[in-house]
Amino acid sequence: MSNESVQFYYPSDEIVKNAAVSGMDAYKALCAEAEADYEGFWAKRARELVSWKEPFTQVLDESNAPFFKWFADGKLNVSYNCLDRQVEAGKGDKVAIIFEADNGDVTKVTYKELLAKVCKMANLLKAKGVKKGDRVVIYMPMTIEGVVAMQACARIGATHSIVFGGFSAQALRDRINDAGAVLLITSDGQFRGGKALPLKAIADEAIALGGCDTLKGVVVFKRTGMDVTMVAGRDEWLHEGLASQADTCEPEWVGAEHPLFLLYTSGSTGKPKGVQHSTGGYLLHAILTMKYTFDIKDSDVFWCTADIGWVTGHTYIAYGPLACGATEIVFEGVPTYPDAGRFWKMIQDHKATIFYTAPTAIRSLIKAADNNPAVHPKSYDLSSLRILGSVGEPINPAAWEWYHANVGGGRCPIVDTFWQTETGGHMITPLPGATPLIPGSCTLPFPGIQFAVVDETGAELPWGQGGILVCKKPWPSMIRTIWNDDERFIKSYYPADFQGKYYLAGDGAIRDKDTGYFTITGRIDDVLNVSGHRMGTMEIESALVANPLVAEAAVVGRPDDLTGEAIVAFVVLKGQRPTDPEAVKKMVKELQDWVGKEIGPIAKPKDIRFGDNLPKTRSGKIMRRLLRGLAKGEELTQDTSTLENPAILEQLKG
Ligand code: 6R9
Repeated sequence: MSNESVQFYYPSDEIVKNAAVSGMDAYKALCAEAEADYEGFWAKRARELVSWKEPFTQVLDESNAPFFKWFADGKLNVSYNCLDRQVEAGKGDKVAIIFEADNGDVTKVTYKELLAKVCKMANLLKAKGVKKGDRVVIYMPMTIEGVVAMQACARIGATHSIVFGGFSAQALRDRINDAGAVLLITSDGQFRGGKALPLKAIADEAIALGGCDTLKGVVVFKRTGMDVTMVAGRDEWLHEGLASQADTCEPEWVGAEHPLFLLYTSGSTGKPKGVQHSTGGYLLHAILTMKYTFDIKDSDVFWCTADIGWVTGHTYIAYGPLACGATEIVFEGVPTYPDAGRFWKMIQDHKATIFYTAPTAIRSLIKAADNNPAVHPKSYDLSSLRILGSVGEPINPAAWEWYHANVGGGRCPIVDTFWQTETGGHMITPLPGATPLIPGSCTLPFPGIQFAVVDETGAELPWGQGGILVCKKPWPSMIRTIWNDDERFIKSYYPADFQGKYYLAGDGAIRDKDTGYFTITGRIDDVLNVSGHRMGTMEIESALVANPLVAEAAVVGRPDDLTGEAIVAFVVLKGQRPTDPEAVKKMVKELQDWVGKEIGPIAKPKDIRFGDNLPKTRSGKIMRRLLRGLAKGEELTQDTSTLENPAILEQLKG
């Protein structure tokens, strides 16, 4: 292996010496252990790291592949693992959560206090008639109560489904309906960037849209104090409901395969899919990745900036850190309020040691720091930091270098963690005390995880050749199915092209020809990644054509310096195509707001162009590749001879 041309970043001796996985030989030994006895590798860690009420005797059950089961006859409770066992281990007075509100107010809760809160909420859920296996939708801001609501569901064996607080009434309705939820937990509103934004009003709108027939009640957390309408017999204030509840609650012991949560995510068709996760396997990977990837120690102050509405906020806020008995920061606000130094100030104030954020946030903060030295990380004391992380999209080498030098002071390894809603936890990632780093590469698979780059037939490609990213073996924290849609699960992740052998991640990848390091080259399906948020092009198209003015729409992505990808929509109106610049502007705004209302502000197309038609082949297929070129402003060199109406390309140039 000749690595002379590669510029590696090596961890310091200090980091290596104390790391859970110390040095590359230790990493290789773990991989070899998993290679030699795959089930034994996971079983050993499941026994060591998870507390079981009833131990498992089966490890991996492949009898109904690809519906794999892990540790199926074991019984446990996630909330017990996160809370009770910390208290039992003498950590009751340790701070579990440092909550910083949008306005800067700080609240700390200890493990003992958090356990009491969760028990009270769990008792309230039971009083509301929620039973084991019932679904509860949570539509809440980043607050301690949001985490408590998740843990309370886990405690009584209810399956939660979080809907991101930025999603619209329509999106919320669809998710309540698909999940068949019996209860909705929401709040009056949320604080973001100094503003109070409504949530309860949107929830009311969602229910008024109809189709939430399974829903029996709504519990409302008072966060902003803004005016809300409470529907008698349906709605109840959380603080009132909690007042009479006891602060102890026996955990419901569930089987390892019991669905801990559903989380809806975008796929390549219009309808979001409810990714179903397990209890035992999921928890194991949450803990194991906290230990190996983040090297979590008792003395750490861990901060993951994600929202609980995304999978990152599930595994690395609600569950992983607590299951490790760590102290973590939960942040309500946004990185740019009151100014773009907020993250750095919070790291300084709370002496955060591990910081995990998204490339899109880093890129926007680089821009802000360039314009204003006061919000540059160098203006803050960030010496507490020891490990940095990145997640959600590829991090470009320039942003990586800046993050490394300015936030990490050149001494903190960056773990660029590749994973997905479906994978439950990290899949390809450096380990901080082991892996030499290359900016822009997520490096090597997590120990026990076996990824490959293959061609369309499933044949493995040599290093240096780009192809399709697949996982060769089932792993404990993998998606179990798509809620109510086993067939879609098989089609999406275990397609016949690979004889059902491989899990299809939906991303392209290439392995470096010298090091074998993985670089993710982006989605190979019709899914966009905008600021780390997954958006299906079909989903946005459906929203656009739902507008009475729109006849047809096609949505593609275009590279964007700040958001990674930007959404570009090509629209055919039912009426006259606007040509006057003012009329175009007005129509663009109208459609942007429409999509914002249908899905949520994150789905608003950045650019909308109007044509008399869309470029189609003679058989009527929209030529998306051509649209992608147009979106980027490329000169069209592609063959357009199959195009039905070449004249419309001029209109769509933008
Ligand atoms: C955790 C999360 C998953 C998609 C995934 C890929 C992209 C995530 C990445 C990354 C390159 C990384 N992605 N992490 N691409 N490098 N470190 O983001 O889950 O919201 O389901 O998105 O995000 O395209 O397929 P999710």
